[in-house]
Amino acid sequence: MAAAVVEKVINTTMGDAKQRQMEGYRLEENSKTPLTTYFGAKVENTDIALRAGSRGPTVLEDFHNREKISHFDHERIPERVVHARGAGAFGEFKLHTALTGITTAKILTDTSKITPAYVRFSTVNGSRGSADSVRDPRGFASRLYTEEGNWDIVGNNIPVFFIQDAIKFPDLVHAVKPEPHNEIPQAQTAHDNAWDFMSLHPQSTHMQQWVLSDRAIPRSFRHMQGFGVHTFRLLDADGKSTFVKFHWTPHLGTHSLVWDEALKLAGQDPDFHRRDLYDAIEAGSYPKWELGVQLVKEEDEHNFDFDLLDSTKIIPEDLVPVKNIGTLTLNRNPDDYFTEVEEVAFCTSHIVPGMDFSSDPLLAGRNFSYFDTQISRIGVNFPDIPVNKPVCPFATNLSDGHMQTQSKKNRTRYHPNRHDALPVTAPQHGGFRPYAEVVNGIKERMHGPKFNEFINQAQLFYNSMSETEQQHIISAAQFELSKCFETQVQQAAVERFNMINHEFAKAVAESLTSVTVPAPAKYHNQKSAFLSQVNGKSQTFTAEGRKVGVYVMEGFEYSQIAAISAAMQAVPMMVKYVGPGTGPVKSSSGETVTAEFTFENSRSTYFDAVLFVGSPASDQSYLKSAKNGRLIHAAREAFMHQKTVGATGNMVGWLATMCLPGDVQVSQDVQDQTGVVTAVNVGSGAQFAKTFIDGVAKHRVWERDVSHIAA
Ligand code: HDE
Repeated sequence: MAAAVVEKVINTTMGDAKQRQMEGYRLEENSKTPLTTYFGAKVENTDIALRAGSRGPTVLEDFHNREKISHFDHERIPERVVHARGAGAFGEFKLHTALTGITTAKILTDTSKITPAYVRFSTVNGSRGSADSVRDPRGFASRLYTEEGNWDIVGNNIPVFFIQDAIKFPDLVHAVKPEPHNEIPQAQTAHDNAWDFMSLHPQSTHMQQWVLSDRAIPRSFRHMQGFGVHTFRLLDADGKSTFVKFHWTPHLGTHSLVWDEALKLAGQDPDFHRRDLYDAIEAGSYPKWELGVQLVKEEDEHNFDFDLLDSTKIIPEDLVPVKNIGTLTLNRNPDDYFTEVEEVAFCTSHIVPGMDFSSDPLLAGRNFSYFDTQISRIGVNFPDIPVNKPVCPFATNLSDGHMQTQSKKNRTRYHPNRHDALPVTAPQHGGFRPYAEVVNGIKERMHGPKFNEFINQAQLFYNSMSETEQQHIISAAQFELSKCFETQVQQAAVERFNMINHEFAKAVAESLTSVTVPAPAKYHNQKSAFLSQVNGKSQTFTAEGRKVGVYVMEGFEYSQIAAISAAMQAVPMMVKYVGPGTGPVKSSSGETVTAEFTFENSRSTYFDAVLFVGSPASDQSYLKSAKNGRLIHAAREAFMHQKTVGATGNMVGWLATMCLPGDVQVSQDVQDQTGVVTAVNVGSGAQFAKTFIDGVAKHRVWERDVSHIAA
């Protein structure tokens, strides 16, 4: 075979194949490496430009100065037109349940392999420097570097989309992005254009519900589901097709922030989600997801009251269960954000033999769009960037182009050629074969008739929410529309809400003085058992991976926290000490703990739960120091955000009198007072630890009445 562009083959049975491949591209500079120009000349001085006399003009001949500034001038590439802000991580995927007989794709049939993986999580609307905690869908773009090529599932944390046809995407994005005249507001849909668009597009009704719900303010990337959204096809050896939807389900459960917390975090820690992912991986608390499939036989395609090709509809799990088939683990942070996150280039068109697309018109447009956008964002040779390279052998006749870095020795870059170089592969030997779909129809601008039903699943979603979640949707809608200034837009949105639920529409209308309440519409009362984050059937509640802020001051009593902290770490949870300053905080008996945060530089919003540790009872000065506004606010705020709040020793009295008067009784023993866990005497700590950890595992104390607490 003629010399071809064949990548060095790496053992694809190994999950770390991607990492080993990327080693070849890492520049290991260290403190001993001399600073040079880009062309290798050692540099004598990089602090003062060459000048004609110490007070004279700077001279042009200083190539180091010119190179330094010029390269800097060109450091940026265009940010993604959507999903500009994101964070990524590497990991591995292991199939545990083979889809034998359904697909020939090895990634879905061979349980012996560990496949390298990569995921980039993102917000959609905001620019690259915007905040993480905004109300927005989240991108969940996953890539499996399979032995048959890269497979990208470019999904979201919401299983449906605003529109049905890709031709509407530029309209949608122009509407939801900041308004064009003043570029306000950043990273959110709380403005006239966004709601105008949604009101004029009934197809967005279902997705609107998801975006108003807590799904759009996830607790972290680790607590999000991912959905492929579209229906794809799996193909068996005979080319027979089964429809499939892909789901990623987090082992830690699907959990969210509350809105007040999300708003505050946008300022207090704009990197909240990015930091959470990075810290969890660095701490060895690797997030995991199950890959699930919903399979629908070809002959059952029309058995539903919605169209499988319509991306504004889910297949309710009540109708078609999700079958989990493999586990994704993210276990390595990137070394270099730019080359490994900014330059990662996903394409929905990257699928592998044994699968194919359905005729979803949204997917068809995406299959064009992603490839196209990478060309303007990165360049036509974007697949050569290490994070984008497959780990399996690859060889193409594609040639040249901007920033081509490989010297290809293949002299016959065409097919066929006299050397029979780069031969094609028959499907029975692994060549990609598309589904032999029978297509016949009139060329027209039409969708199937079921595409015209927009309300059923929006109602299903709202009906399936717990009371708390419905209240959150109402509050979110009130907030969003209060930021719209045109009555026409508010009125149209309320009329749409009224098609979902009358009480919902009424509550929103009542918060907007110029809007009238429409007459009730027709409602079905159906629910899905799987959609609620509070009582959904496939939901998981665990304290694992949760972050607890433990507040201590000089002179705290070590025995009050030692066993409790050890029990939390054993879960494993992340125990973060908060003190008056960063660094060691000494206990009354001489032990120290290390405060990573201070009362001033952190907020309760950073943590899933807070715990206030007391001093020996005789130490009155400790309680004096606890009369600290930040400390008191942390307790009240965590309580208001319905988190587990704990106090031990003399801090129980402090909590009861200074922070939550009327909500907490002081008691010697362990008490759980609607998620406020206290004990003046923790004893061995075992019972306190269990009660506190169980509380954290519940995620939030929804039954707590917080109406009397100011944020
Ligand atoms: Fe995207 N989308 N999208 N999208 N999308 C992009 O591709 C597009 C859609 C999603 O982390 C862009 O590389 C069209 C649905 C994610 O790098 C662009 C349509 C879903 C990411 C693009 C959609 C997504 C993108 C911008 C309508 C969920 C981030 C930069 C047909 C299933 C990927 C880029 C990453 C990014 C186009 C709709 C998810 C412009 C035309 C539906 C997670 O190509």
